[in-house]
Amino acid sequence: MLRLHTFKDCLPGTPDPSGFVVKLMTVLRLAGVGHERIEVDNPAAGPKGKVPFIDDGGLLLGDTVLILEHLKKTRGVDLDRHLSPLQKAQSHALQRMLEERLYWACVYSRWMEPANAKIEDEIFFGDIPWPIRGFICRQAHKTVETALHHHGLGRHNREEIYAFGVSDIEAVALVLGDQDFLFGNEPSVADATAFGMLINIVGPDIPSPLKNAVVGSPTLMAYVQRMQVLFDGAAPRLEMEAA
Ligand SMILES: N[C@@H](CCC(=O)N[C@@H](CS)C(=O)NCC(=O)O)C(=O)O
Repeated sequence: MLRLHTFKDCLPGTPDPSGFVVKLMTVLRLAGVGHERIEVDNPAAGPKGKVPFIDDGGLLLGDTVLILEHLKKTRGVDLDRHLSPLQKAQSHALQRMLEERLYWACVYSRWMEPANAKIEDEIFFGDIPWPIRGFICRQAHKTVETALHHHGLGRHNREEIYAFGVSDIEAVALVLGDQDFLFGNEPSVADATAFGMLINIVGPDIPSPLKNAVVGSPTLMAYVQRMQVLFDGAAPRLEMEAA
């Protein structure tokens, strides 16, 4: 059975602290692909040093895009079957916006805001004894700060970063409009991606201007709730939480 490696289910309000993990869990659930969830402490265990990653009969694969390609080839999983070529291109553009910029604005809100960073420390490192915990937390903060700097977003000031993130959120709301899902009546991979990112912004008790932007949009709140119902309703087949 497919083994899905994720973070620990440790952040109330979201199925996983990673939007990428929630994206993949959503696709697996909607497509009815049985899997076992394995919770890891350290994403470095994965082939790309990140979560999610899968182990499919010994084949280790990282990155949601590559994993979805693999699922399409091996199991015929294709949530985008109903999309036209133009919609597929639009879905591609939307997903890269969500994953390559809004995601990083969310990372900033979690790790670079001192009050929120304390929540992250507790969630991820709360079971590490002092004084090692202090060292690990400082290292983690430094790593995230460096990653944000190399990405480029971290070179902007707080207001600019949130303005960029909020503009991404507003773009999703506009594309959605009065549809149930981003491309009509049926959910697609873009919805799994949007849900993963938005539930991680709005679900946990972590304040930020990004959260205010989602909460302030009835369209997006209804959408996230709609996706949440689908996610909860599509109970994973043979899924087991790792002890
Ligand atoms: N492009 C990757 C992104 C995955 C990703 O960024 N995962 C983050 C968690 S949200 C991670 O594992 N970060 C740990 C690290 O960079 O060390 C995908 O689509 O799976």
